[in-house]
Amino acid sequence: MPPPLTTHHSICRFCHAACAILVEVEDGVPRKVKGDPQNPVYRGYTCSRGRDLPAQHTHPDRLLHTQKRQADGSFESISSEQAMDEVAARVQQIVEKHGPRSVAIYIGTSSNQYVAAAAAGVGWLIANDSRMVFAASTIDQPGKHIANALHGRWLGGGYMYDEADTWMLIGTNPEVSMVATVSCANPARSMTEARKRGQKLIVVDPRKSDATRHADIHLQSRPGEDPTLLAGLIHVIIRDGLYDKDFVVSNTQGFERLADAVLDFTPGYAAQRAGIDEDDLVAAAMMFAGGTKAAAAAGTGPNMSPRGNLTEYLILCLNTLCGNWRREGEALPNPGVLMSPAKANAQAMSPRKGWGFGEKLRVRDLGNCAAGLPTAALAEEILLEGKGQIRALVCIGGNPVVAWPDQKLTLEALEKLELCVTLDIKMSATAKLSDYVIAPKLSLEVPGTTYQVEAPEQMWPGIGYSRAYGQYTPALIDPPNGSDVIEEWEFFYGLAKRQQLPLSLYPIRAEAGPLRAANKPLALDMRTKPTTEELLDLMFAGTRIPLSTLREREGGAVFDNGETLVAAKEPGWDGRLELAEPTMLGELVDVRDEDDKRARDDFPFRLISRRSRGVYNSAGRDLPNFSRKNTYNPSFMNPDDLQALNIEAGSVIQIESERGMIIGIAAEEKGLRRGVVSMAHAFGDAPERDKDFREIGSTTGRLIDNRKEFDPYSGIPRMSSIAVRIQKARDGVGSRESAPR
Ligand SMILES: Nc1nc2c(c(=O)[nH]1)N[C@H]1C(S)=C(S)[C@@H](COP(=O)(O)OP(=O)(O)OC[C@H]3O[C@@H](n4cnc5c(=O)[nH]c(N)nc54)[C@H](O)[C@@H]3O)O[C@H]1N2
Ligand SMILES: Nc1nc2c(c(=O)[nH]1)N[C@H]1C(S)=C(S)[C@@H](COP(=O)(O)OP(=O)(O)OC[C@H]3O[C@@H](n4cnc5c(=O)[nH]c(N)nc54)[C@H](O)[C@@H]3O)O[C@H]1N2
Ligand code: SF4
Ligand SMILES: [Mo]
Repeated sequence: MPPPLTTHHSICRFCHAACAILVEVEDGVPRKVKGDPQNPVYRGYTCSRGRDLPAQHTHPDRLLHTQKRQADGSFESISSEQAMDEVAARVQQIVEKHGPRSVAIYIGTSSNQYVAAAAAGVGWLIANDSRMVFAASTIDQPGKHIANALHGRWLGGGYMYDEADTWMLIGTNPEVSMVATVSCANPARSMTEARKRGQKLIVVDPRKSDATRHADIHLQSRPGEDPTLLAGLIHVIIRDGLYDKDFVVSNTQGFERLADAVLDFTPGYAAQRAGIDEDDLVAAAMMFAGGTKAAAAAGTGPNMSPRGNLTEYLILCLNTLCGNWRREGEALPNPGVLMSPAKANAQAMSPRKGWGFGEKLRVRDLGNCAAGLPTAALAEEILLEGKGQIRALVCIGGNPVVAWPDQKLTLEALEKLELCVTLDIKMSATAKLSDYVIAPKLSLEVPGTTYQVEAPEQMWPGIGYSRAYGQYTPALIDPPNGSDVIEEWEFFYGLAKRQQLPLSLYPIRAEAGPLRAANKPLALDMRTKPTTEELLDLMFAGTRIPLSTLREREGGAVFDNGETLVAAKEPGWDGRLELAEPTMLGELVDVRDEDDKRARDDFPFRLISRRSRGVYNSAGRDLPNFSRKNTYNPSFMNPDDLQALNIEAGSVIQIESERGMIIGIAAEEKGLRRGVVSMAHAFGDAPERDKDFREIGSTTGRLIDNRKEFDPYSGIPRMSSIAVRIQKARDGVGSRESAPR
């Protein structure tokens, strides 16, 4: 008799979107994943990656045992217990000899889906008395955190996409990226439904992205000109008196100075610089200001181009000028599920520091900022000898070799480390350079929640679920027979125990303030090892909906019980949103002055980043649904540009910046602005594998120079809108015989 096939509710944890799924399990092995049609929020949605979860779990390249690098560079399996013994002993030695600061952790993207992973990693580091916590957030959209600090925060929250009548997306493509400013539960459907409702949408993007299909106005601007374009929009809105005067008078400060600062950014000037039509810019300003429930939100595009802080700051100013914040008496669409009960007031929390507090780095005068320590400076912290040098690094679900900017520097740094430990499901480009690769459990083997999607609305408009939705899933299956895999938190617990240190889980998104559950360190029992379920109980104590209720509601549910309204401003409250933060307005003056320096004859193209369907940064390239079609990252260009360069689609090209060169395969994209090359990041590998570019693609991070042009607070370098030149590959370049330099 064949083993019975059973179907279970669960949560997809391949990306951050946490789709509700049904998993068919046969004899303890996942066979099929599909969307849950009964789910009230996701309504049956999954993407190709989610449907490939069974293949991911049973993939032949999945690590089932911890790997230890041998003297000759090869790897051998060792037990996880032995790995923890050895890593704990080596960390102990390094700390004793060089001090706690010599040990750092890097929290990558694939740790977010595991509630306790980063929390335990941070806890372990702090137990070692080090504060060297680096995360992908400072090479992602650090400007969001910094601008939020400098502008202040509206405690009534912003509007959600699903209820809005007007929205503006600046360099973000939700349909592919699933970013949460458009509900991450099937954004394509949300956008189609919003359009049917009559929502007005403005998209700012150098290419006709999927989002522009839904747009009323597409400003197809030059990459890197978002601050100019936004200043132009603000100029029009102030000039024509389209802003919300009552809101501005009651809740802001600095209006006059902002008005002065954008005076030079006339629509004519801004449009000319951004390479768009002046009438379109004015129409966009009028449409946006005409919304009653509206918001503007940016993604990685403008944040990776220079001056992401300023871009995000101007977006907040734009939202505030138009009064795009939830007012007294309006209902909160999501009062929280796995968070403490929401408390919202129609009042502004005053600005706080965006930088200049906490840990200092030794390089380039960088230090901690509202988005954390600058990850783009970590390589130099490893390379710079002397007191405080970082000698040991633990990477949790990240892939520095292909994801960090400036690959050359990254490789030098990883080579220099005395100890590199990576927690990864496979031998990634980074794992291959590590001393130990810890093999973790995969998502269906551990319990989980939808917690990571929930975010207090006070952070940014559109973030989180637009209903009080939550789901919990137990572990559905055991790891494969004969494997030795552990959860990320168990690794850190194991290290702490061997080092005889107490371990606490640290909240990793403390900036979310008092709303976030588990906002204080949670001490773990070091005598009796807790289970993951016990950790969840600890982390979700005191949430609006008890975890126990979620455990009973298999498949997730919406928990609207009564309305939570935004309360009035508290008597005597004097917090105000800042419209004229001096550093930001100073940068705007610099933007005006840098106008003439834009043109670069020797590097005439601009390389911009984009997300690719079917993968999640460097993860998923080896899954059947993706690799059936394509395994590399094409170099998309406008057909006219290709023709002008005498390059045919499909031919091998060289893309060269001042910092480095990569091989690309040219592809046509009619909707791309001329002069722009668009490529996904986190493909490829270290240079030794360049000859395999047809199979693995190329790492755009190699074109980035961390030290040449960077944000002085978050350290993020120019990662989009990179000046490059394009030519047909020289003879031999890209052939299997000759790897490029
Ligand atoms: N399928 C898939 N989903 C993902 C990921 C993935 O790799 N694949 N990665 C995940 C991660 S880590 C993140 S942070 C999110 C990011 O999510 P998003 O920020 O939505 O990322 P993209 O989809 O790349 O959209 C960025 C857009 O910005 C445009 N752009 C580039 N440069 C500029 C510029 O200077 N100005 C303007 N205005 N636009 C510009 C690009 O053309 C692109 O359409 O996606 C997440 N989701
Ligand atoms: N040029 C350029 N560079 C960029 C960007 C860009 O747009 N352009 N985007 C930036 C952004 S937004 C980000 S967030 C960073 C991403 O930077 P990273 O987070 O460092 O890179 P990822 O590729 O997401 O790394 C994920 C790793 O986790 C592993 N993994 C997958 N599942 C699991 C799991 O269940 N457990 C564990 N332990 N590991 C797992 C994968 O195999 C992979 O090696 O890259 C940044 N770099
Ligand atoms: S969107 Fe993300 S969470 Fe949803 S099925 Fe795809 S990979 Fe899974
Ligand atoms: Mo990201």
